[in-house]
Order: sequence, then C-alpha cells, then structure tokens
Amino acid sequence: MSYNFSKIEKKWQQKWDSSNSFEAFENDKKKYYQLEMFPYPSGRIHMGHVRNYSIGDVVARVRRMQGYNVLHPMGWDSFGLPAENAAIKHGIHPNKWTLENIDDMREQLKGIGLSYDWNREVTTCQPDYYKWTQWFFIQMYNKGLAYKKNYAVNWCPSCETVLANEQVVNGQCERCDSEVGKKELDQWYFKITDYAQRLLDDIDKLEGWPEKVKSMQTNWIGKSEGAEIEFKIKDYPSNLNVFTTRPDTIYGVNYMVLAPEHTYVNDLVKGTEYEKDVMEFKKKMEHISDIDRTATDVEKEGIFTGRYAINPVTNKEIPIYIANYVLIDYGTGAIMAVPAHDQRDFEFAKKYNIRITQVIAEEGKEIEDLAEAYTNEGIMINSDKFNGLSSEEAKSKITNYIESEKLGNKTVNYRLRDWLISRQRYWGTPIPIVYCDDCGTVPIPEESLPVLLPTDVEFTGKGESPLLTSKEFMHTNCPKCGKKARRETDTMDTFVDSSWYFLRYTDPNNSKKVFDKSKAKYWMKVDQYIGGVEHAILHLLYARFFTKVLYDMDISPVDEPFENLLTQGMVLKDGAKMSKSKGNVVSPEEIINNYGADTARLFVLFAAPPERDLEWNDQGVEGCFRFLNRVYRLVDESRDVYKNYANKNIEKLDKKDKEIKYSIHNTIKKVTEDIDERFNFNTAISSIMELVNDTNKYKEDLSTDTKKALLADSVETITVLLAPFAPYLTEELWNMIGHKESIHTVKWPRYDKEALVKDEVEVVIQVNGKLRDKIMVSSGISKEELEKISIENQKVKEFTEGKQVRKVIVIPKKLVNIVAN
Ligand code: ANZ
Ligand code: ZN
Repeated sequence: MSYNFSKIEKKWQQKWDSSNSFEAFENDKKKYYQLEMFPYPSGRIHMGHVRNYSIGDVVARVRRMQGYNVLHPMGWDSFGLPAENAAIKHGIHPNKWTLENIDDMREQLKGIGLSYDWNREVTTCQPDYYKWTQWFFIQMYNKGLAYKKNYAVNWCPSCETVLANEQVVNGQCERCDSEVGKKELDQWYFKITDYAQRLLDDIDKLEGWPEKVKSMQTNWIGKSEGAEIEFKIKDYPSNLNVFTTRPDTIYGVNYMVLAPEHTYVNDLVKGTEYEKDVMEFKKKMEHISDIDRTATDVEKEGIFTGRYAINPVTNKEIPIYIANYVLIDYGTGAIMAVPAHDQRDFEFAKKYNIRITQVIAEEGKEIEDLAEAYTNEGIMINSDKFNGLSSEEAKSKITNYIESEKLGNKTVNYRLRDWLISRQRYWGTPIPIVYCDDCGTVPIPEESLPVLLPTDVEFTGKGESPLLTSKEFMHTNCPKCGKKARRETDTMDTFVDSSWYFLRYTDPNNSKKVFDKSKAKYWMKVDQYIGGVEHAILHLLYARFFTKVLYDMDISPVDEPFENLLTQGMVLKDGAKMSKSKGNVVSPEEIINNYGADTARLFVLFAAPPERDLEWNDQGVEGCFRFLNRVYRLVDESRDVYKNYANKNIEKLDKKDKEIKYSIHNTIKKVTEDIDERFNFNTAISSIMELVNDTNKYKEDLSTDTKKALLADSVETITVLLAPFAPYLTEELWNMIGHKESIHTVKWPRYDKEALVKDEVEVVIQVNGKLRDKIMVSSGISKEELEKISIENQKVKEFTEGKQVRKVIVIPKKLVNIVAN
C-alpha cells in the first residue's frame, strides 16, 4: 500500500494557499530574492518547467529555513505570437485564450507545490503592467535611446512578421521553417549599442554567472579594435570608408569589396556595362542569410564593378568588387582586402585572379607563391618605410601614420546591433506614439497611458498589423495640437516585456509608479536567477541593458540585475529533447496523477545535477516513489517513539549509537553543503536516502532510551532535510508526529562537528580529584575545547554549582581535573 499522496497534496496546498504561507514583506531580516524565468502561458506545464521551478523552489525553501526573508514570485510572459495564431486558427480572442491558459497553468504550478507569493503575480499582457512598458519606451525615446529607421529587415512571409537575426536559422524562420526574405520597413529600435562597452565591462562583475554564459555575451557584443580608413575612388566624387583590424597590412591591399547592399553600388555601376550583372548578383544575395553568406566553408563569390580605388599609401589603383562575404551592417559595410593575410580574401583573389602582395613574413622567408593566407605575426616587407619592423610594432606605427596623414582614425567596432523592437502584430505592447502632420512624431503623455490594445480588430493574416483594422484605435488626435493624427500600429517585441519584470515583482501593485525605489532597493539584486541556457544571450543582455538604463535614470537602485545565474539543462527522453513532433513527451500531469507532485519533484532533482541534461527514466520515477513511501512508513512507525523521546538526553552511546549519530550529522553537513555550495541536489537526495536506510536498520534494536532518542533525532532530521524537495509529504509527516507549525518554517538544522569525529578517546573528568564522568572526545580536540566541554558537562556542573572554578588541569587524551571551591 502506498501513501495517499493525492489526499495529502490537496490538503496542504489548500492550507498554504488560504494562509498565504509564502507572502513576502520587506523587514529587517536579510533578504533573498529567488527567481525563475517566468513562462509563456501556452496552456500546459511541461517537464522543463517542472524542473526549472522545482530547482528554484528548493533554493527558496532552504533559504527560508535558513532564516532569510525570501521573495519568490511568479508571473506570465503573456504577449506573443501563439495567442494570435490561435486567434487566426480557432477564432478565439488572444486575450481570452491567454487568460484561460494562465488560469490553467497557475493551478498546475500550485499543484507542484511551489512556494510562490501569488500576491505578486505579474501578467505582461495586462494594462497595469504594459502601461509601464510603454512608460519605459517613452523614457527611452526622450533620452534618444528609442529611434526609428528604415531598414531592410528579415521578413517571414508565412508568419508575416519581422524577425530578429537570431530568429533566422539557416535562412529559415525559427518558428515555421519558411524561407526568410528581406523587406524595407520603418522600424523602431532601442539603442543598446550605446551601452555596448558597459555591458562588456560589467561582465567581469558577474562572479556568480557561468563562464559559458559570460563568454557567449562577450562574443555577442563582439568588440574589435582597429581603424577606419578612407580610400579615394577613381573618377568618383565620394570616398570609401572601410573598417579594418589590421592597419599593419595596408601596403598589401590588392582590391576593395563592398557589401552588395552598400549605398554606393547602384551609382557606381549606373549606365555601365557592369550594371546588369551587378544587379543580378545583388538580387541573388537578398535571399541568402548573413550566416550562410559568411560561413567559412561557403565559396567566396563576387563581381567586379568596373571601378577602381586608390590605395592611399601606395597610390596604386585597385579594383572594387562586391561579394557575398562582406556584410552591410558590420563596420562600414566595405573592406580593404588583403589576400596575403586574410584567408577569405585569399580564396577570393585566387578565384578571380587578383594580385597577392605579401607584406608580413616569417623572418627571411618571403614566399613566392603563398598556398594560403599568412595570418601570423612576423616582419614587415614590401611596406616602404615600415619594412623590417615587427608586424606588432607596425600596427601602432602605421595607425599613427594614417591618423597623422588624415587618411583615417582609430576606431572600435562592436558586433552588437541596435535592438529592433517593432513587430507588425496585435498581441504585444502598443508603441505609445502618434504621428501628426504638423508636429511629427509625438509620444503619448504619461498621464494618458496606457495606450490600450483595442478589441475591435480583425485577424486577416495579411502582412500589416491587425491594429490597422481597429477604428477605435486608429482615430486619434495629436496630444500636442489636438488635430487628427495617426497612431503607431507596431507593437513591441516581447523581449521588452521581460526585460524589467524582475523589478516589478518588488512592487507589483503600484499604480502610481513603475515601482518604488526603496522597495527595489530592499529586494534587488535577484540573488539567484534560474532558467534555460537558450536565454543566455538575448534575454539576459536585454535585462542587463534595461537595468543600466534605469540605473542611469535613478529609477533602479542597481546597475546589474542578477547576482547569481544558474542555467538548467534540458529534459530528454530517449536521448532527444522532449517535443510534440518527436512524440516523446512525458506529461507532468500524468506523473503527478500516478505518483504525486513530490515524486515528480524528487525525480527531476535527483536524476541529474541542475546544469546537466536530464534523461527521463520511468524506473527512476518508480524508485523515487518507493523511496517516499519508505520515508512515510519509517516516520509512521516511529511516531510514538518520537512523541516520547524527541530531544531527550542522549548518553552512554554504544558503537551503533555512535554510528547513527555520525550518519545524522554527516547527512546534515552533506546536504547543506551540496545545496549551498553547488546546488548538487542529486547528491543531497542520495545522502538522505542513505540516512533512511541506516535508520531503518538502527530501528530494529530500540532497547535503551538513548536509542529511542536517537531514532527520534534521525526521523526529525530526515523529515526536515527532505522538506524542500518533497514539501507535501514532509508537511504531513511533521504534522503526524505532533507538530503544530509548518515544517517549512522550521530552522534548517546545524551539524555537530564533534559527532563527525570518528577517532575518539575516553577522557576522565574529575572535580577536585574525584572521578565524576567519563566522556568520549575526538583525539584531536584542542586543550581549550576539552576544558570548555568539561566545565559545561552536566555531571561536573552538579559538583561545581555555587562554586568558583579556580583552576583546570588538562592532560590531553586522558584526564581533566577541575579545581573549584
Ligand atoms: C584588412 C584585413 C587584413 C583584415 C587582414 C583582416 C585581416 P573582426 O575581428 O571580426 O572585427 N571586415 C570588416 N568589415 C566587414 C564586413 N562588413 N563584412 C565582412 N568582413 C568585414 O573583423 C574585422 C575584419 O573583418 C576587418 O579587418 C576586415 O578585414 C573584415 F590580414 O581588414 B580586415
Ligand atoms: Zn500635432
């Protein structure tokens, strides 16, 4: 017979719910802010959620038991495409669909026994939240950090929306796998590039972040130092700027390349014999993604424009090409090509028979015919007055020379691009802007926020924003002059919503302000943030960016949001990520119905350390269930002993007693350290399992009071240590053995160092020369400690009561004599 988990879980869930057990208030205790990435309300919790939220819940519960004032909130990242697709497909309004899903998912999360403060729930699609998202937009706009520009964006013809570069995978839409094209559109951007250097510098401060995530962010920001150099174009009025990290190779520039999209291209070839071919090549490139164009194994291809540039240091004429491997939105969108020292240029030059001039060589080893680009450092050759210098020296000397001759400047380039936030979609935060014929672009005044999403929209599935179909929304007046004006119909990328929700949790119901700074000051930073590694770049970078902008505006008290970060691994089945299309999904509901939420939690925590992938295993689930049943029986069978012997004196320990005492304290030590230092919940759980085994054996002989007291001690320890992992069962057991208070308010146990010392000696304690007690102590105990233990010994105290201790004589490992009168 197994324990009645469904009855127990229902009972305690209702109790916790009705008594708001996990409500957080600011107080003078040390705070701990535990946060897991909030979910998109798709309607159903999956195993990845169960894992993410169980990990966070253990941390929150342990910290609470350790005496921290814990904030552990939950909410909904509830704008986004699926709601709108459901509207198009099933005719159900996105708002209705979303709110119903949220209700379902909230119940499911509660079922898992997660210790959230539900009074702090935030829902990004609701006006009380998106009002402030709009408010942020306006602050950004006023600071020049939100701007509009026309741009050839990635466009998915099937989703009919703009895609960020990272949403294009192998030239296809991340969501629907359609081929992605380009489309010229006026788009809103956030100027995250203004913060590139700070976002990069402050990565060093993130000591509690995984190295892997930090290096992903570093690479994404992609700083490179070099120079911008100006080249004259023969018979053409404008000069051509290039960005290079290798000014030392300037004498080896044999040709130039423009990105096909470069603004000069059309003009350079206009009316020439080259025009037709160049235009064709441009067209071809439109359909190939940047990633595919620049992959190292992709063949370099290009076409001559018929034009020549002048190398500013050699005054030689060099041909200008356009080519696949030069991208428009990096650097200046044009390069000086050095085939001898850049492999891409080398391959291109070989293919199109362009001269290759080597300008750096290994000492004395100039090669007639290079087989590949020479990319190492070396000695300068063919470089006029710089010959003979090391290439490293030449780099700074040539850069200085270029600056002094006014041919160019030192510059820094970042790979990071401004953040495209416009979406031609309905289900998102409306961008709070109107366009007036007289006043131009006008932000909505703060007191008129929020700009509500209208409900009278049609989901045509055509390329434009559904907001255009709303009469209510479109008919508006200019906030400045009152004349008829048009509203912006783009909505914001949902990454904007999730870039500040962790701040809103600190003061979620404030209707006057985005949040109170003093409350944010109490709770921030987030002490431990937990979520999937798929958010290692964008979400975390955007959240850091927002926090810095708000810090600069004196709204946020901190300039980094997350003190510690844990990225949990995936849940796999049969070696693959669980997904509907693979048909390998295990539903949390099924597991919870069959075994209870405690088993589900225990399994996902036990099967692998949090950062590793977890392989689903039905036997493992069974095993966890059997373990919890064993715990139930152990505590059930021990309850009378517990009630009579808990916290009774433990004395005259025999060998078995010492062993169980050792197990108890060793388990406390292991579990505490596994959790505090490494979040190794799997090994923490297996230590508790061992203690359960030891205790079951120990329980066979309860012939002395000491044995009963030790059993009580062990049962208590098991229950308390298991509480963060299996909160329902342990709450029930705690109640069963006679406690009135919740186990989740019990103090986390401390271990007794002495109990862990196995190498012990017997020491005789005398008072005024008479034997009063014999105690076992560690053979390595210090004189001072032994003295202290002896004076505090119960028996000794009986004989020293009312007297003054005058002297203590210690003979290590043998005897202590206390002189008192
Ligand atoms: C001449 C040169 C010689 C270069 C040499 C490299 C090696 P990172 O380090 O990634 O910043 N480049 C510049 N803009 C480009 C663009 N829009 N598309 C493709 N390539 C571009 O790379 C900087 C180098 O990448 C620049 O330095 C430039 O080539 C190329 F031996 O200039 B180099
Ligand atoms: Zn106006």
